[in-house]
Amino acid sequence: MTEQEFYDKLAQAVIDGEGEIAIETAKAALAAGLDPMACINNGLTEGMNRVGDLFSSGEYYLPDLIIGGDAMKAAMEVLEPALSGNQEREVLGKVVIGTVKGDLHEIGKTLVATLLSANGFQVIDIGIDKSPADFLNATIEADADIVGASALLTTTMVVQEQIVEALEDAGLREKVKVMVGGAPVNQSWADQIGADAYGEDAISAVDIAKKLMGL
Ligand code: B1M
Repeated sequence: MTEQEFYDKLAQAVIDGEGEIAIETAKAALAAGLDPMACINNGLTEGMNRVGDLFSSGEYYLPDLIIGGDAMKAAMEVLEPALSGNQEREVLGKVVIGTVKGDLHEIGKTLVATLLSANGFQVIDIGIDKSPADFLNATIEADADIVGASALLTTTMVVQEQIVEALEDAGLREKVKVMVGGAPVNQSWADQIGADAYGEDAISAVDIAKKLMGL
């Protein structure tokens, strides 16, 4: 199979919600020496975006979103350990990351967490559907340097603003940097809510986190 055929097969497995095929293709791609990040970006994410488009146009329904998401997650479990393989030993900073309250989308957040961890950050992933208080408590407990909040819905983006406010109210805003991300989020939203940074994707999130640490 060519590189492109691997990507296409991964994308199609997500579009069809075929978890087993996604897993087998991911394993075969790694065995063939493909870059795991390229498999995620050019294969799985392409497929996921297509699922989103089909959902928007009414051709796919909620169960299709669910099985597409599950197929991507299953293949990610194969690919993510390969991403973490080149882990640096020095801890660059501590990051508390989660998906905001009311939002159950976890794949992008987990990918950002994995790449941060693979690039030398200590990552405390608090999961999905987390309130500003959950973010705040985890930040205090971990003595974190950065808080990362993911939101995939236009209706849940507002919780990112509430997280900035919760840090302000706790007197931690000067000490802790805030990075926001997720499909509906952009730089102007980050500016509007007083976040320190916007991460467009998992790779840029790593560069931004390093900049936030002054590296
Ligand atoms: Co939902 N969903 N979903 N969904 N879903 C979207 C987001 C949507 C755009 C689909 C669409 O209509 N085209 C739409 C949102 C519309 C809007 O608000 N603008 C939508 C909707 C409407 C819904 C429901 C309301 C559907 C319903 O019930 N009627 C419902 C809401 C549930 C809830 O959260 N309360 C819902 C449910 C679901 C599932 C649970 C079924 C499933 C998630 C499964 C899971 O995560 N385990 C799901 C899925 C799979 C999607 C799509 C198809 C794919 C999301 C994904 O995983 N992408 C999505 C459409 C799309 O995005 N094309 C859609 C792959 C992932 C790698 O990308 O998450 O964008 P992404 O993350 C990227 C960047 O955004 C960035 O880096 C990541 C890696 O590059 N990033 C960060 C993300 N977080 C970051 C944080 C950072 C920095 C960068 O710093 C902290």
